[in-house]
Amino acid sequence: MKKRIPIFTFLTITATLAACGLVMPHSPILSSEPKEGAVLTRAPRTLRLYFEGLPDVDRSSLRLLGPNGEHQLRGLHTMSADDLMIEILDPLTPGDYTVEWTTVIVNNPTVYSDKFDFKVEDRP
Ligand SMILES: [Cu+2]
Repeated sequence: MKKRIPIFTFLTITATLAACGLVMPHSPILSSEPKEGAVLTRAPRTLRLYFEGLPDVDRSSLRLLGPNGEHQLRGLHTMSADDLMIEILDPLTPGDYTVEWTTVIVNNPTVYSDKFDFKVEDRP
């Protein structure tokens, strides 16, 4: 009998991990402008994120964090291409930037949230 306990424990842990993996929501983001990890010599004036479905703008938000703190953004909207788009008000100086996003895809109750980075370099 004693030999069965470790096997049972192992199976329980394996089953639990498998269940967690299935429950964890995957990220619906497909791409963005700027792209994740991009190194730009021309500072972007807008942010645009592409998703697997149409985002609900009223339940979505974007933040842009840079070397000087949080940037002011204006006019979150969708171009109805399964995207979110927003204007960057103040010019970006060289440095590392992080885009933090939250969205809800239409007909899907899940609130998705993630972030990605890009870099603005001095012009050569
Ligand atoms: Cu637009």
